[in-house]
Amino acid sequence: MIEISDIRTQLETARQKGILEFEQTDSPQTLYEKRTKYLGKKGEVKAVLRGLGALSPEERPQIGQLANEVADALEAAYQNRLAQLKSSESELRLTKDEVDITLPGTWTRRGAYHPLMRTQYEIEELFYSMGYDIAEGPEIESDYYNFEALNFPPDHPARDMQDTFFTKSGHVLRTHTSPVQIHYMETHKPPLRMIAPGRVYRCDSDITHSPMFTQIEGLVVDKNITFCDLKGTLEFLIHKFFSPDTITRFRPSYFPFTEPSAEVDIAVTDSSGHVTGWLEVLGCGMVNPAVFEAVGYDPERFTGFAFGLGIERFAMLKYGIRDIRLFYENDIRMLKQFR
Ligand code: 2NM
Repeated sequence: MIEISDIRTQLETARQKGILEFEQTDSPQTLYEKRTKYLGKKGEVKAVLRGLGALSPEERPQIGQLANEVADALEAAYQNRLAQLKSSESELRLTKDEVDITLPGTWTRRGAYHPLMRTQYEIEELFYSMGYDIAEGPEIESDYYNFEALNFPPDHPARDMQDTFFTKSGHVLRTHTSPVQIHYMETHKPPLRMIAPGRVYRCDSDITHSPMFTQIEGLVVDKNITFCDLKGTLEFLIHKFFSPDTITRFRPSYFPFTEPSAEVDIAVTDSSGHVTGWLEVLGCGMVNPAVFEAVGYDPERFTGFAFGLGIERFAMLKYGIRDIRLFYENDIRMLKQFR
C-alpha cells in the first residue's frame, strides 16, 4: 500500500535533488540532460504521477497540485541556471577574444602605378577634361594604315627594314599610334577630338631610345581649325604637365602627315632664369589634306591639327630619369619612388 506521505516525500526529494544538481552543472548540454531526468516524459516527476492510481479520489488532486509545484520549481531552477551559464559563457568569450588595439598592425606593402602609366593617365585626364575621346587600336598593322594612308611615300626611310619591324606576313609593328587615328576617322565624322595612347615599335636602342616605347598622339578635326588652336592646346598641355612658367618654342619641321609641321621645344633655364638651351618634346602640325582624302573627308570643308609625344620622354623630363631602360626593368627600388 502506497502512502500519500511517501509520494510527498518522493516529490520533495526530487525537488531538492534536482535543484541541487542543476546548480552543480557547468555545461548547458549536461544541464539539459538533467532537466530531462526530472521533467522529461520518463522523468522522476512523471514517474510519481503514474503511481497516483493507488490513491483515493480525495488525495489525487493534492498530489497533482504538489507535482505541478515541484515541476514549476524545477523548471524555474533549470532556466535560472541556464541563464547563468550563458552569461558566464559570453563573458568568458569577451575576455578570451579580446583584441589588443595597442599592438602594431600587420603592414601590407602598397602598390603604385608604373611611372609610365601614371604619366599616360595624367595626360589622358588633361585631354579628357577638354572633351577628347580616348581610342586604342592594334599593335600589328598593315602597311596601308601605318604608312600609306598617312602620306608616307613608298621610298620613305621609315618604311626601311632598318627602322621598322616587319612580320613574315608583310605586316608591321606600328611605328606610331597614327593608324588608330586613321581607323577613327574612317568610323567617325568631323567634328572630332581624340587621343590615341599605346605601345609603338622602332628598330632603335640606346639610353634614350627603346625598340618598344609608348606614345600619345592627338587629333582634332573641325571647320576652321587653325595653327593657333594647335599652339594653344599644346601650350596648355606643357604648362599643365611641366610647369605654368615653362617657355615653349615652335620650330618648323617636316612630317608626311602634316603640313605645315613643327617641333615643340621647352626652354632649359639657369638659376637666374636665362635660357641656356632647348629640349624637343613634341612633334605636330596641321593635318595634310592627303590624309583627309585617304579617309574620305573633304579637305576644302575641314581642317585639323595633330601631334605626337613620347610618354617616356615626358616622364624622363618630369622626373629626371636619365636612362629609358629603367622603365622596363621593373626594379622595385626604381618603382617605389613613384608611390
Ligand atoms: C606626330 C607629329 C605630327 C599625327 C598625324 C596624325 C594623323 F593621323 F592625323 F594624320 N596622327 N598623328 C602626327 C603629326 C604625329 O608625331 C610626332
